[in-house]
Amino acid sequence: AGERDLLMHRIRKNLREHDAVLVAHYYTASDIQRLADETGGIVSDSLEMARFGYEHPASTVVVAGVRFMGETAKILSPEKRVIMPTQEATCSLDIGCPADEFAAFCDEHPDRTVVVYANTSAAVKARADWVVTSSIALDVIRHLHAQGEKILWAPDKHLGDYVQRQTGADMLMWDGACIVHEEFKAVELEALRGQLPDAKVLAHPESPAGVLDQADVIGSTTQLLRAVTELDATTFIVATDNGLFHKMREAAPGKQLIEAPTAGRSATCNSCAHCPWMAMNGLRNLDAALRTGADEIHVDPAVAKRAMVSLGRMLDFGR
Ligand code: CIZ
Ligand code: SF4
Repeated sequence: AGERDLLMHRIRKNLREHDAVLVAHYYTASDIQRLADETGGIVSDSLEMARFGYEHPASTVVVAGVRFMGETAKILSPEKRVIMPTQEATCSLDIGCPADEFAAFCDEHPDRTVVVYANTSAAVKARADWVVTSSIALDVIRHLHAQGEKILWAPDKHLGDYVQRQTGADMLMWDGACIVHEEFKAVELEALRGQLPDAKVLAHPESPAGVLDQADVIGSTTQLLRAVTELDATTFIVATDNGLFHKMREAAPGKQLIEAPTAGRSATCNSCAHCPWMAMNGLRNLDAALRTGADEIHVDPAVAKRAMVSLGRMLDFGR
């Protein structure tokens, strides 16, 4: 506790002294979320993180999350300094969608409107017509489908499948997945529901279809957080990263939260419902980033300019 208190104290002080604001994702460690809340930053999903960093007057934005979130913050606020606890924190969706292969895929299908998930590199966003997050994916695709547009979707195939089934849009799919949400298992979930007949199931749409089919609410992190307070139930089975439990407990202290079953329990992974890249964000590297200014995010200005077009469409649409 001694080191923890020291680090938390120094981080608060350095945020103030360096004119910096901390924006943290729901999946980061509870202490990081506490710091963001206490110091006037925000804990949120990737869309709100980017908006908040852009609108906040601080000249430095500290992004606790994964790399694409730091890049998005930088694209929106090129004049600000954007730093991260570690740039090694990436995402299986980003890794699984290299910009050159993706551009070739798009070139093969020039008749399609290119829609990419926020969990992609700046270069992939630069090749896209639209960026979406899980909170507005359905609305954007519905809008494009109503205009008769055919879609090229990347990179999350589970979210893409879900959106396709809901909207009936013509969607050509890239083959990517989130290594955390892909582990949720339908058969085991069914058995757990048998033991907890009153529990409501909340699922993030990066989960496989067999899990989504059993969900009472399917939504983005922010939407699932809202459901815990709004739904008239005391027990919830939650299929998303367990980092979100921190905010869920804060919002609904009396309610019981249970992790949806995953297959990957092993000696090193007791509960696999936690992103290994989000887990790379800690107090030590957050403190070091603030003190040294290392791990600053840079995005090629030409790439950023093109990415801002597809990102801007999302931000305007969400208003
Ligand atoms: O799974 C993720 O990385 C999510 C939910 C990102 C986001 O949009 O906040
Ligand atoms: Fe990527 Fe999944 Fe981790 Fe989110 S939880 S950053 S989608 S690997």
